[in-house]
Amino acid sequence: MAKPLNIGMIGYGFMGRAHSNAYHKVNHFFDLAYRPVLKAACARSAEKIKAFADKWGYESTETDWRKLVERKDIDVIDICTPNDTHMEIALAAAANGKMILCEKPLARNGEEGRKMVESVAKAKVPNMVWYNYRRVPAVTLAKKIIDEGRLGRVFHYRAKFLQDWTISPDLPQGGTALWRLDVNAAGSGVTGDLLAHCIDTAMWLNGGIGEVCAMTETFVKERKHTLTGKVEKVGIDDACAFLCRFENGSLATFESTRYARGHKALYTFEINGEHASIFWDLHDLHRLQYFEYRDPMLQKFKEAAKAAGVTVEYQEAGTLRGWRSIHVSDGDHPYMGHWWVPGLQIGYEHSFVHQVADFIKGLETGTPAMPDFADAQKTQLVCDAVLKSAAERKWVPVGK
Ligand code: SOE
Repeated sequence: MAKPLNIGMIGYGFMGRAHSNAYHKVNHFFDLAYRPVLKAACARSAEKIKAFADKWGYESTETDWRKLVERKDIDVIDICTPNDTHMEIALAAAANGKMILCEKPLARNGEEGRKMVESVAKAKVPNMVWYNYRRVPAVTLAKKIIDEGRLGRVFHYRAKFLQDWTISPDLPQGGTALWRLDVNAAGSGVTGDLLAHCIDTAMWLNGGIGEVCAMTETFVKERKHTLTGKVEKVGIDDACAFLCRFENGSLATFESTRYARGHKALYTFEINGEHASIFWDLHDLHRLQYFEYRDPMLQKFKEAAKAAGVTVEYQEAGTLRGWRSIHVSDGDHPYMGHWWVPGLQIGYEHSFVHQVADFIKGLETGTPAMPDFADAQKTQLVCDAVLKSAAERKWVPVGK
């Protein structure tokens, strides 16, 4: 029988729902030593958090997160609030010995992130950041392919995350969901919100980033602030593009915007290696596009045949070479053995279920699930370098 793992959720927005859904589902599909129990949900509005708690089955509610992090019956604090609150909550949760699951980005900047990393290290509490796209099975398969060395030397990494929901100048800044447009709450615009995902995946797949050269733009310079009612300067980056060099010598381009009319969440990445290339697209998330120039199995077969002095007939792909579109839905694909029968695909919400499962497995085995705070801090430092480079119009090394 799985032991209870009492969750204290702070926030009730999009991510509060995504995580709560994952807590509900995880033990139905994964055999785990712990079972998340939705113990308490917390937000400032008593009415709203009560409605959320009723809908998602939380046993109790709080309106002050300070009370929640002190509660003896809570094991894990899940931070699903705007970025400006991550640090304060995490520091208090760590001081109270709680495990912490924090929504991405870790913080508004590297300085806040550093304090968060120190606090969990000092308190020795398990911690993780919700960079969920690592756990889309096709993306996890890309990681496996790369770790097997199938790409050979990597030359290029290319990522973009395009949206179009802030084009209207009438959209206010601040308040529910729109805190993403308020620099004080968010820390940055698309850099921390969207490129952070691209950077996390990229460094997981292709290693560290050495230096960056970026440009940003704020297309709508003033917006009404929901909280003050006044028209105020917009401090976030609406769009950001940057070049970078990875530590393995590969060159990369990253682009993100909320002004790409027609695109809602077009997150794509492509990696070009000496022997193979990989392409993935969030809008077609269960597929991985793969091109292999040299088939390593065929290579091994040829070598073995030659060593044995055997003459065999085989055919190279020749003119039939081309990109494969792998439908990542078979039982031996990452995570897929836990779901339905081969060929039936899963979606966005499952990446969060996988992340909870991996976090719990980490508790069981003692090998923590990644990204933990320290790992997510690397993304924070790249974001800092990107924003510095854009402000100073020059190449900037990524801080350590
Ligand atoms: C912004 O629109 C957003 O919801 C991000 O905050 C998420 O992290 C991203 O996955 C989808 O887009």
